[in-house]
Amino acid sequence: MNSRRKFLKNTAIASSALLLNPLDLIAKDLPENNTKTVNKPIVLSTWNFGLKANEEAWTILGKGGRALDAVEKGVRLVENDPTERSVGYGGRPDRDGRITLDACIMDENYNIGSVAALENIKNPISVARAVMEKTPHVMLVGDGALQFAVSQGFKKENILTAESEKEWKEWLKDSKYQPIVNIENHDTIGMVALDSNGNLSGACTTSGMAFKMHGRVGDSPIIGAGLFVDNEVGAATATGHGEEVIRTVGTHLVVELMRQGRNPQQACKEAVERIVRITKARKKNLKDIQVGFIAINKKGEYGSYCIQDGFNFAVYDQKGNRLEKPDFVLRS
Ligand code: SD4
Repeated sequence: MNSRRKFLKNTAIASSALLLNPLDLIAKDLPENNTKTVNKPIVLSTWNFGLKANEEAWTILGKGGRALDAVEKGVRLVENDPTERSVGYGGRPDRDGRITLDACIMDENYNIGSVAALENIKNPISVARAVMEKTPHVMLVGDGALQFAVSQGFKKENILTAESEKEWKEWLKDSKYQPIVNIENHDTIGMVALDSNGNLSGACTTSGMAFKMHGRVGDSPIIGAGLFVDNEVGAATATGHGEEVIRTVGTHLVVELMRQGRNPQQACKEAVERIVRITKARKKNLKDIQVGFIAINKKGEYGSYCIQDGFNFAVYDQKGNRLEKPDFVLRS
């Protein structure tokens, strides 16, 4: 080929490359691009109560339904249960005896919705979804969130049960804020799912740390901290001490690590190790802290890792619904 023809050919290749959508180029670099062996649908959620939440989510996923609907329905079951004392109705109050709820939701199109410090509503996750779908905003807090919820037909009701009130009155005797690691093996419910169309979504909901300061907001309603979904890559959610998860923008970190090629297990481990390093550098006692991540990628692979023993999660896929225990850092 003479040099002029070579030049014209190269120019044509270069200009056709310029016409490509930049997202196509990024997608080619992703480790999950091979979709032949995708394990779907799959749903993953935190703690023991994840088992029943997964069952509920599977009523949608198993029929080919949308991951977004599945995660909302799954975590609602736990919000509605007054015997689950760390989420929704019957959750533990703050130090003033008020239950303030945090929740967020994210779909396959980067749509997000969130509520923080919401009182007197049983299902903050559905209010978060309404924020996502019916407002120009992504987060509403406190009174504003409550006003919006009521305007959308959510019932304003007392969600402090006799048990939670009794426990709070007991706590008032010493009034010491000492978060307990792995409390009762169920805390925040975080759920991530991949549906049969290959789309990811996630939801996260909690009453937060028991006896927190009034107005304290944790990681659970914060996109990128308690929950993050990127439909090109994967999804992750967190439980444990929210302050530490926010400090590292934990679930965004997990998803970005997956984007760089880590599988979900490696990504969760590396994010937990980052928290460990930072905690040590800040001269804080690691034993007082628990953080657990769970994650899935576009292939339907999943993984989890936590700081200390005691955290577990539930996974439901074609092999059925089961509880698994992740590996952890603190060995002594
Ligand atoms: C929070 N991450 O409010 C939540 C609570 C939780 O184990 O998961 N505790 O910080």
